[in-house]
Amino acid sequence: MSLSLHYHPLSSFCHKALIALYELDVPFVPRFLDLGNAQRRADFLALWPTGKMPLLQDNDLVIPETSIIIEYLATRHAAASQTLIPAEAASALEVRLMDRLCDLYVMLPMQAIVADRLREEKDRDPIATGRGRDTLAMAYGMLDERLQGRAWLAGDQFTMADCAAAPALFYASTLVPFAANQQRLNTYYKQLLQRPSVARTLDEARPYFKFYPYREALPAAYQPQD
Ligand SMILES: N[C@@H](CCC(=O)N[C@@H](CS)C(=O)NCC(=O)O)C(=O)O
Repeated sequence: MSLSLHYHPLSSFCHKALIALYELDVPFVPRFLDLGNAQRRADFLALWPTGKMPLLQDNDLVIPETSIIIEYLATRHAAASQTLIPAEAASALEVRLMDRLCDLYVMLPMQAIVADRLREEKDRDPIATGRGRDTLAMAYGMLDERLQGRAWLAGDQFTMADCAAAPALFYASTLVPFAANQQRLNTYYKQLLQRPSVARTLDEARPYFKFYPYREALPAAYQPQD
């Protein structure tokens, strides 16, 4: 098989790529990435110097960055009937915009807050995490607005924007809950969790949720049992 994905089952950006692979029904070889292993980290950095996962490999071709990975999969490996990026230009632009908003204003502040919690108490930065929480609250309001009249985040179809939104909202909502009056966002999130590609990705992550520092705030169905 030509395609493989370097990934970790707990990583939110890896979830984004996995959801796309499952949506498009593209076969791939999963390559578990343990960056705590010095040799594996060195090998991975030689492949892609940022050290960021996931990383897609198509034979000798290295494809980094989740949005690029999804565009690559959608254009090179998906059946013509399945796409996560609409052909029509204005619709495609909206998908890319919502994808960017989810990555930059939900995924990144969420990552920074989680990373802060993993530090020793003396090294934590409450001002930075407070700003991150404010950014999450701002982004929720923006997403709730954009969802008006839409079945999915960028329109009527499930797209790359939803691949980005699912893991971003899954972890971010453990840090800052959605407001009760953000009805569109609350409904959309429930719908995301029921999407088979999202449910499968989260199901595969189950054995690792016990390592998530805010595990007590995960949805009841994903609370670690041990
Ligand atoms: N912009 C990148 C972000 C990827 C990213 O931040 N991945 C995290 C895991 S969720 C990572 O590799 N962290 C390991 C590290 O920074 O050492 C993308 O879209 O692929």
